[in-house]
Amino acid sequence: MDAEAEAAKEKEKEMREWCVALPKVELHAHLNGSVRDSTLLELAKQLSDKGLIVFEDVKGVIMKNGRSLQECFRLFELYHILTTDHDTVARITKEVVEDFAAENVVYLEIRTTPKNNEAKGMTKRSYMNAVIKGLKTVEAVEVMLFDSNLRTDKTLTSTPMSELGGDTRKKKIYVRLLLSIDRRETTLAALDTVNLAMELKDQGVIGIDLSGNPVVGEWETYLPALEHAKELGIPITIHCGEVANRKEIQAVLDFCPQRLGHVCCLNDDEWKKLKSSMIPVEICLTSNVMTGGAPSLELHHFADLYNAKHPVSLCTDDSGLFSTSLSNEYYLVASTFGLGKAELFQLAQDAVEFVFAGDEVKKSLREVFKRAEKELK
Ligand code: 6MZ
Repeated sequence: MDAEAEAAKEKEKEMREWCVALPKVELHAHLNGSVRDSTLLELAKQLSDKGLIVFEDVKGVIMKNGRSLQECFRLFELYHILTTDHDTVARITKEVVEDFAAENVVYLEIRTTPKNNEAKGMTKRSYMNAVIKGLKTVEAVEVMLFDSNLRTDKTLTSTPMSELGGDTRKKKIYVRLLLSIDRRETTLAALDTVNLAMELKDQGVIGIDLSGNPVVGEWETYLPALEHAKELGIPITIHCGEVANRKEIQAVLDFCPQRLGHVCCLNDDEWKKLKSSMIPVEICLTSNVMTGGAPSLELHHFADLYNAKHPVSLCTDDSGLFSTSLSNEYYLVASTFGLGKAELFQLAQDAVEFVFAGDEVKKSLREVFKRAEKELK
């Protein structure tokens, strides 16, 4: 390797490490899309030993790189076969939190679709109990799940960044849950999910998401549940424009949720409307490029929104499925769009203002960034 290539490699390594050290806020992470490959393979092996699947076939699918949007949704069906029992749901939740905390995510909103599964004796409620149980079993880091944590928590704000980034036992992470309505669901099932969110609001559940295969279902089916959530004062985020469904994109923008995910396939009028709305956008670079929502990293709409000073927050979407991490998404923004450390820091810090958690959490997070600024900017 010549000296120039060597220097470039060193620079990349230094920048990647900096992106890991940066405190980060993750607002768009689907639980089942964020499962480690190693865990999926282990689960697949167990099912294969029971003769329920053919391990080699499943391994090929899990380890494949590059997937179309429709392949992703077929893969989720496989993931759900592997993960949908109470113990496994608790396990993957624990691991996902540990993985985000390990790369200095200080606030994490995990979204997941509560599932009924009669064969496993699972109801939406028992599924969520398993998720919450998983959060409570995290040992590697301290999980701040309830607002009651706040009264006693002086640690997150008083721990120096060097320690937040170093000894994992000292790490703290705020975790909140969003309940996803799957586009395959009926109006009644979607209403059940909203009511469950309300029931679990003291257990870390703070919002509603609409997601699922964007070519399936009709906006009118979910609207009553979303309206209900709005009436109850539950914050809402909606997957918008993963495909060019003009009617639905208009309806979503008119609905005015607290946040939007993706916003890939908007036309000029919709862009104007989005920008004047100032609704924060959860940007998922790798996901959008892999599934074809954006033609390339260079041509991703992040640049347009960022230059227009539209509120945006970098997110992973499905870190397991797309083999990415939040630190990697920050690195991609630096390497693709030329943002420097000060700009990346600002981007990470700005995301604090878009969290669904209340003012006390925001206040703590602002402190975390204030402390980190001295070391990282
Ligand atoms: C839309 C997505 C998604 O809920 O089982 N999901 N929905 N667009 C995407 N972009 C690629 N990625 C994930 O996590 C998996 C579920 O999240 C939604 C899908 O409904 C998927 O089944 P949970 O934890």
